[in-house]
Amino acid sequence: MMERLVSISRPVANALCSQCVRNSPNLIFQRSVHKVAREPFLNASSSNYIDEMYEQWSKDPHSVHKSWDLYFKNQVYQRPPTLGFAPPSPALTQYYQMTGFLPSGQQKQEQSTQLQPLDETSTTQGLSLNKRAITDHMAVQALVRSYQMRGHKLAQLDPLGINTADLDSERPNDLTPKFYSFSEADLDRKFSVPPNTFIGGNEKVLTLRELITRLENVYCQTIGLEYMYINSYEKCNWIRHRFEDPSLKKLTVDEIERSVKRLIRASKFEEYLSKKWSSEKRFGLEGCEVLIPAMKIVIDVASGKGVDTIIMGMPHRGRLNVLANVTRKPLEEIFCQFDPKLEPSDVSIDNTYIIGTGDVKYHLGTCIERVNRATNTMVKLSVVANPSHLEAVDPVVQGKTRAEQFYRNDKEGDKVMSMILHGDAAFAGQGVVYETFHLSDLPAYTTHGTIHIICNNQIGFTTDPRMARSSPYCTDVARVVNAPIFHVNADDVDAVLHVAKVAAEWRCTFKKDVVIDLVCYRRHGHNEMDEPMFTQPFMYKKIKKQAHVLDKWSQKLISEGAIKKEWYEAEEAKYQKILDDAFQNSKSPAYAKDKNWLDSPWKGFFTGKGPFPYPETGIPEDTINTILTKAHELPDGFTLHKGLKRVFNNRAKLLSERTVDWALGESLGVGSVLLDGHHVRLSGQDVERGTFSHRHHVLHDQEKDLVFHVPLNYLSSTQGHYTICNSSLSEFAALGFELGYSTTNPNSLVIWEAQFGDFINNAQCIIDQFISSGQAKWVRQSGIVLLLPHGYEGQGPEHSSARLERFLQMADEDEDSVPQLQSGKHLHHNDLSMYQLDETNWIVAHLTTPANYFHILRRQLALPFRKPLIMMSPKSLLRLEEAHSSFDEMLPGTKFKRIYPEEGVAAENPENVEKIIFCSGKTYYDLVKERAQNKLESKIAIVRIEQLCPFPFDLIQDELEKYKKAKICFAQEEHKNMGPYTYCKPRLACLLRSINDQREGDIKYAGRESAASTATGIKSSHYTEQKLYMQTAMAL
Ligand SMILES: Cc1ncc(C[n+]2csc(CCOP(=O)(O)OP(=O)(O)O)c2C)c(N)n1
Ligand SMILES: [Mg+2]
Repeated sequence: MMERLVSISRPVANALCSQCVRNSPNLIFQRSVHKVAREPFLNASSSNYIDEMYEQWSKDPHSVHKSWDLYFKNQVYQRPPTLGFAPPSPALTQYYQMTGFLPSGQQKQEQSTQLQPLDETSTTQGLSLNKRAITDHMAVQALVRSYQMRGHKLAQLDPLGINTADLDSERPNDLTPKFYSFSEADLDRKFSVPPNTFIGGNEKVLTLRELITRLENVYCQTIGLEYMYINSYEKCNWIRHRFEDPSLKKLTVDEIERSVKRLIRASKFEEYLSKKWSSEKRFGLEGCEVLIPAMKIVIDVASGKGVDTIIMGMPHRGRLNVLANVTRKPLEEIFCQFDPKLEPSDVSIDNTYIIGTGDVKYHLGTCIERVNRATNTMVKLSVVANPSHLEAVDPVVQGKTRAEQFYRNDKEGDKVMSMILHGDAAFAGQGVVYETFHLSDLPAYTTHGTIHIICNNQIGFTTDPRMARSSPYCTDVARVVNAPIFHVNADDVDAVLHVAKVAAEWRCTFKKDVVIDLVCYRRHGHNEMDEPMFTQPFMYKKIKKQAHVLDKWSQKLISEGAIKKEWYEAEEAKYQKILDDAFQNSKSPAYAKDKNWLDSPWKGFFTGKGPFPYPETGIPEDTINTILTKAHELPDGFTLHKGLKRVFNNRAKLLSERTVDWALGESLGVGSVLLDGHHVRLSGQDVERGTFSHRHHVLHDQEKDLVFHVPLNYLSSTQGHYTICNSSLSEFAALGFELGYSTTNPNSLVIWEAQFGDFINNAQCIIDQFISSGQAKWVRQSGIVLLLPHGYEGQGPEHSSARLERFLQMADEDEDSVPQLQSGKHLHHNDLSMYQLDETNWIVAHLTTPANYFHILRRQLALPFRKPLIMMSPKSLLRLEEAHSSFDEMLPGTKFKRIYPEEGVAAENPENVEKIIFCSGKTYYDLVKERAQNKLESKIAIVRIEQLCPFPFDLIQDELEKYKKAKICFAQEEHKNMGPYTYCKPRLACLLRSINDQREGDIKYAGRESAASTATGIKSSHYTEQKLYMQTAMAL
C-alpha cells in the first residue's frame, strides 16, 4: 500500500549514503579500500579520511564518534602499507595544493612527519624503487591527471584558429614537464603507465616523451574533454577509455560513407536554398554543417541501443536543415514555406482544430516516423515548435519526453530520449538552461539523460563571446549536474563523429546528460541579410578564406583512399536531383498543410463529429463517497500527524453533511478523472501539501523517514495514475515542462500551480509564447490547467495578485462583438458556449465554489478539443464555510456554471432591484456580507461571472434583461487598472448596445483606485480601501 522511499531513486540513495557515512565505518572502509586499491599512489581521498580519523583516535579516543572508537579498538582497521616518502619538488608541492591530492596545510605537515622514508630496496609492481623513482612515478601520474583535467585548455578547437573556446590562451603550468622537475633528458626515460589511464594501450611501459605525445593527441588536439569533476570513478574511467584508447576511435567504412552522404546533404541543402531564395531569412547552418552527421550518428547509436523515439528542441540556426536531413521531413513541405503565395490547404474557418495564424518557417515543429537506415529500425523523431525566445523550448522538450516515457512505461528512458540543440550565446546567457538542468535528475522530472549539442559559432548575433559571458566556456552551466562536456573542432569531422558516438553511448549507458560543444563558425551574418563585417571584421576576413568542411573532408578521404572520387561525385549529383524534383513538387498545395508541422499529433482525437453538446460533468453520489472516503484512508501501521487527524475528522464531518470544501472539491475533481482511467499530474512548488496547507495529497508517516502515502492512487485497480510532485524552485522551467507534458496526450489532466499565484510571472515567456498563442502559431492544443492563487487578503504587494488582467488582455476574444452562432456556418456547434470555447485561445476562470472547481477540472477532459485553463484560485475561500458546496451540485445532470445568477430575495422580485453587481471570485462573499449588513438583499442583485473568458454573453444578457431597471455596477477588490474590470466593462457595454439598452454608457465601478503596486503593504490602508470599496458597491 505504502509508497516507500525505494521508489524515488536519488533522494533515497542520498539519504542512505549520508546515513552510512554517519553510522557505518565498515561501509566507508570497504569503499575506501576499493578506491585505494585502484589508485595506489596519489589518491588520498577516502583513505586519508580514515587515516586522519585513526590518527585523531590514536591521540584521543574520545575525539571521534563512538562507533569509530569501537571500530578502531577492535583492531579491524589496518593502515595501508606506507609506500615511502620523498619530499616533493616545490612545483609538485604547489601541484598538490592545487589539486588537493594531499590534505592541505596543517594536516599535510602532520602527515609528512609521520611518513617514513622508503627503504631503498623496497619494490612495488616488480620495479625497483628508490626515492627519486617514487617521486617521478608520482609525478608521471600527476601529469597524466593534469592532462585529463586541464588538457582541454590547450585543445585546438576553433576552426578559424582565432579564439580559444574557453577564452583563455595561457598554457597551464602543470601541463609542462618542467613543472614536475623533468628535464629534457627525462623525456626518454621509461615509466610504467599509471593505472588511471588507457593511453598505453597494450603497452605497460612508455617513455615520458611518448606518454606526453599520446596525452597531447588525446586531450589537446581537436577534442577537448571536461569530465574529471564527475564524482564517479567508474564514469571517469569510462570516458577515459573511450577517448584514450586509440583503437576505439576508428570509424567503420559504413559510418564514413553514410556520414559523407549526410554532409553532402547538409551542405548542398543550404547552398540550394541560398540560390533559390537568396533574399529569404533561413538562419543557415553554414560553418556548422557537421551538425547533421553528428545528430544522425547520435540517432544511429541510440536506436542501436533500443531508443525508438527522440524528442528534439532547437533554435533557429540550421533548423530547416535539421528538419530536412535529420527528421527527413519531405523537402516539398519545407520548400512550400518559401512560396509567398501558397496558403495552407487544410485551414478552414470552422475546422475544430486547424485554425492558425502560423509562424515563420524556422520555428515550426514536426513529427516524423521512419526507418533509420543504419539500424534498420523504426524511429519517431519530433522537433518541438518554439518561439524566438532562445532556450525557452528546453523544458517543454523535457516535459514532452517525460510524458512519452510515462505513457510507454519507459521507466529508465530506454525507448524515449531527448536531444536539445543550443547556440553558444544562448546556452551561456539564458537562465532557463540552468533551471532545466536542475530538473534533469529529479525523480518526477528526469528524462534519464539528454544529449545537448551546442552549435558554438563563437558569436551571438553581433556580440563577441568575450563580452557575452563570464564563464570560460559557453558550456559551463552543464557542470552543475556533473555532465561531461566534449568540446570538438567542428572542422574535424572524424573527431566530431567520434564525440557524437561516445555522447550517445554515455547517455544510453548512464542515463545522464551529456554536452557536445561543436566549436564552429558562422559563414554569413546572423541571418543571410546581415553584414557581419561591421562588427567582426577580423573574424570574417578569416571566414572568407575558410575552406568548406565538406570539401576538406572529402578531399582528405579521397586522398587517403577511404572513398572514391567518382562515388563522391555521384552522391552529390544524386542529392542535387532530389532537391530539384522536390522543388518542382513543392508548388502543389497538397504539400502545404499546417498539420504537417504538428510536433505532437493526437491520433484519433479529433475524429468526433459535431454538434458537440455542452458536457455534463456530475458523478453519482456513490462515486463521490468512494473517492472521498478512500482519499482519507491510511495503510496499516501508518502514523498520521495529529493536526492532520483533526483535518481529516473535520472533512469526515463535512461528508456526513453531504458537503465539500475547496480541498475536497479538488480531490473529487482529480479523483473522478482518475477513476475515469485518465492520468493526472499536479505539480508546482510545495503542491503535495499545498502552499496553504489545505491539500495534503501526500501524507508522511510521522514515525518513519521518507515513508509517504498518496491516497488518491488507491481508489481502484483500474484508475489512472496520479503523479503529484513538488517541483524545484523554478517557474519558467517547471511550467514549460508541464506544458510539454500536456501536449503529449490529450486524455490526461496536467495541472501546474504557481506558488502564491504572483510568481507566475517568472514563467511569463511560457505563458506569452506558448500557452496563449501555441495553437494559433503551431496548431498545437494543450489542456494544461494553471492554478494561480489570487486575492487581496492584506498580505502586501506580493502574494495578492496573479495578474488576472494580463490573462484577460491576452484572450483573443473581440470585446466589440457579441458572438453568435450562424446556421450552416458553424458546423460543429449548435451550442454557443461550446462554439466560444472552441474559438478561444484559452479559458480564464475565477470561481467561487468547490462544486464549480470540480466541474471545470472535469470539463477540461470532457471537451472535444483542448484549451489551456487559467484558474485564479482562492486563499481565504479554502477555509470559508459559506464557500462549501453540496453533493447535489455535483451529481449526474450537473455541469460547470459559467455564471452564478442571483438566487436570493432580489431574484424573486427583479423589478424592485435597484442595482445589479457583476463580480467574480472571492469578493462575492464580501459583497454578500456587506449587503446583508446593510439590509439590501432585495435591492441589490449580485451575479458571479465564474468563467470570464470566453465571456458568457448569453447568460449575462439574461441577467441584464431580468433586472431592467437596475443600475449596473462591476465590483472587484483589485485596483481599477487590474483585475477583471477592464475586460468585463467593454463586454458589458457591447452587450447592452446590442440589445439597445440605454444603460450602456453608465456602467459603474466599485473597487480600489488605479495603482502601480498590486496591493498595499500597510494593513490599515488595506482595511480602509476595502471599506471604501464596499461603501461604493452598496451605494444605490
Ligand atoms: C531570449 C532571446 N533574447 C534575444 C533574442 C534575439 N536573438 C536572436 S538570435 C540571437 C543570438 C543568438 O546567439 P547564439 O545563441 O550564439 O546562436 P547563433 O545565432 O549564433 O546560432 C539573439 C540575441 C532571442 N531570440 N531570444
Ligand atoms: Mg552563436
